Amino acid sequence: MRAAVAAVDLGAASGRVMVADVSPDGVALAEAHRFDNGPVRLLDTLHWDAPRLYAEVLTGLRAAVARHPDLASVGIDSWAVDYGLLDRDGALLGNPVHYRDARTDGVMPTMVARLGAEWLYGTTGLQLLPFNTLFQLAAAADTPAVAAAERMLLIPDLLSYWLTGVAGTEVTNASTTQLLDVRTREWSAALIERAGLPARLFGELRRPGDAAGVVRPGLVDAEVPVTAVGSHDTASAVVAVPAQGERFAYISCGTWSLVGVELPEPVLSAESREANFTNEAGVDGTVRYLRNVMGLWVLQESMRAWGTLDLPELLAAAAREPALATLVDVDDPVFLPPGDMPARIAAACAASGQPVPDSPAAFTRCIVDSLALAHRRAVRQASALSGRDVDAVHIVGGGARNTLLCQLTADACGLPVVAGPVEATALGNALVQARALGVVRGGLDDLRALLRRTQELRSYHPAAGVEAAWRAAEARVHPSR
Ligand code: LFR
Repeated sequence: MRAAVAAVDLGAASGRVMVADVSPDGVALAEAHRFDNGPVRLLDTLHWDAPRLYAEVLTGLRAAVARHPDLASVGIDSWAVDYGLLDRDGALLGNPVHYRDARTDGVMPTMVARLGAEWLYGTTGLQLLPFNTLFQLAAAADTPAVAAAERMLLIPDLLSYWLTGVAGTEVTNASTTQLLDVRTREWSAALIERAGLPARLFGELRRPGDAAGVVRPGLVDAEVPVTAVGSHDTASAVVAVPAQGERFAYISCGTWSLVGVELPEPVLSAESREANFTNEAGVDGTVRYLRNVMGLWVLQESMRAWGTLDLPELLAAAAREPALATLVDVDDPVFLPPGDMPARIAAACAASGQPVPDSPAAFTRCIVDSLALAHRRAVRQASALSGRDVDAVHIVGGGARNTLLCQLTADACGLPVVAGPVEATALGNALVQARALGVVRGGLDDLRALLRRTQELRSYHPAAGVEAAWRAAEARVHPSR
């Protein structure tokens, strides 16, 4: 048995519609459509262009159906936390706001003080990020849009609603809102009430694999069902980590680096809260115990400032720069918003008494070294806080192509790194659909075994004798540890 399914995967920088040909023997991916994504500033607010994203998704689905008239299903994933509000007629109340918009400035501390940090972590298990949906909705609570809203839909659910006319909320992405109860995986009515948010916004939840409607007639030349997948891109990416057994850490590496381990139960200790680790919902009831590391965003945004587009050339030049010469804490919130990134890095270097990088290559080396160092820290903390031993680090997503980052991550962690698949998110999305169709069977172990048989992976081994240098580097950036 085999089937072709479409995986729609929207990232902060680009989106793609992939067709996966899945059988019990393996999975082959082909790109049907790829397009740029990015914020649009309207007056003072940073938005996503949701109608354009929908149009691009349709273009991709039409291309997919043209090649596979028997397309068996489509699944959608995207970045987390952002949402559209629908009024009582189902109309969109304004374009969704981008999580890097400044409207949440200062909201998180006020809200956390009101709710209590311990109670909030004990209820949701989530790391504090200023853009969590809880804080975005709190920032918007007094707007006419919220007053008129009947339903909040996260980005993949919004696109799915436009395709099918059926509204639903997929649970892995709902877990990133900081409004879900970490134990029951249902909306936390107590939290929603204490946060002063309207309970009507939070509708019925779906699980990955659930049917989510059928693409409306006339949109594409076939009757294609929509299947709920791990609609949080990171949840789909973790499905496609080609690990064997459980002693692994993963880094889903793209705009963000999501660094952690997979667990059967959440970790809700005070130490975990203080280290700002999150317990997001994974596919098949797993827990994605991880922390957000600022990721390749820092490099992408620097390249935007330089007007440089040739990443391979820049990384080759960075590889020739001296190692660990300048380091920054990439997780400093100062690097979160869009804007002049090299200037912020230069300011951080100057403030810490380090030489300021003097070329794009030197800046890039600083960023990649600093990112590898942040990977080391998060991998070690995830392992220590969860008690899960880690023998290997899997890097999936676009960052798996970055050979310099993969090697430096192996060196920094003192562990072998397995890099790939690059298209982990689309693969995880497709496999969950294929399983719902009965084309493949089993648990995450079986899906991963299928990927190990068919995907190209590359191994990196830590260089000998570098631990002392990385330990010293960590002490420079985080002197208290
Ligand atoms: C990665 C990701 C992260 C989430 C961030 C913002 O693409 O989904 O998991 O924290 O984007 O939504």
